[in-house]
Amino acid sequence: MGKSVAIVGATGAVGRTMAKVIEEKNLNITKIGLFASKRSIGKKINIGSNEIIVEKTEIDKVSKYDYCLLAVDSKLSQKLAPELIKKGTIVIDNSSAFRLDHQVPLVVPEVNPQKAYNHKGIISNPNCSTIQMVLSLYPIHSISPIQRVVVSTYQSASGAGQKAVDELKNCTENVLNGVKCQNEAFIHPIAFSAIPHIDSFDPSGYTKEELKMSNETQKIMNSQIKVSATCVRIPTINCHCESINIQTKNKVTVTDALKAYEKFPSVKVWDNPKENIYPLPPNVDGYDDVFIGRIRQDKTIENGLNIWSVADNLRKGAATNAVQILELLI
Ligand code: 11C
Repeated sequence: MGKSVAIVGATGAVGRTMAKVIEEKNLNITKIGLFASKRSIGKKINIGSNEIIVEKTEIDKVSKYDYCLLAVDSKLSQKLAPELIKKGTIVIDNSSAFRLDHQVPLVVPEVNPQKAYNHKGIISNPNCSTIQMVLSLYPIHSISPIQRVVVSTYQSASGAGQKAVDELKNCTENVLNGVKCQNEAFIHPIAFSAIPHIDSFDPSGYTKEELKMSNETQKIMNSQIKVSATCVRIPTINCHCESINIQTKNKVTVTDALKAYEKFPSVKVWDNPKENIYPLPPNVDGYDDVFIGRIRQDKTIENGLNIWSVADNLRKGAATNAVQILELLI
């Protein structure tokens, strides 16, 4: 029998992408409900040939659905998820609220799909930068266990939501016109800048985004892999980039790495320096795969590789991964 699915936060950047991904995949879903805050009530979103009217998020309405994709902030997830679970709706939560809870599976379907079946009513969808990095690492880890990773991210505005994308566009226009740029979505004006500050600072000096990349990676890969991350916001609209330095237990050559990636369906290699070919945000926008380029040996350590990874953070980094989890359950 077909299942019913609610998307809460349906008018945001991730929620809209979830609706699009559901439309593209031919899942056994008979009913889709779209929910958002009061100010979005009555908005219309097309899914296939159906025009769906956005309703106000109310537990009694959302809990009538078999599954709920939550695309809201952590605070709201913390409130809504337990109430929905109590009423029997299975929740796939995109926020960071429950990701490190031992009772809650944190799933990247290509890496640890079996965890999805062992849920207690809720499954967490990892952070976008983490999903992308885990998929970039996992094929290498399968050849030789990864010991340590040093990663620097170049994260697009859409990771911070639709308002942040609008702010990037307005701010760029203002700066070009010599007008002072107002910033709300970002801590500093984003146009023509690079801001090494995503999410809030932890007392350790790392940002929470950086700690997510470490803690979530360990949980998903079930490994004590050490991750040292620096997360930076740059003025691109969509797709996150990551420069990843990987230290493995045994030597992994570039040829070994290429073979490992070749066998892994969700990772594509675009790597031809002679032709200036490597993944770039505009070329990866709209794709579900993670793209890898600039694969080279790290000459400064014995067993090291450097790679460049680009992925659509709204799709594989959020919506596609969540819908793939749904697909596993359905
Ligand atoms: C960003 N990665 O680009 C963040 C957004 O924990 O799900 C996702 C935050 C999260 O701002």
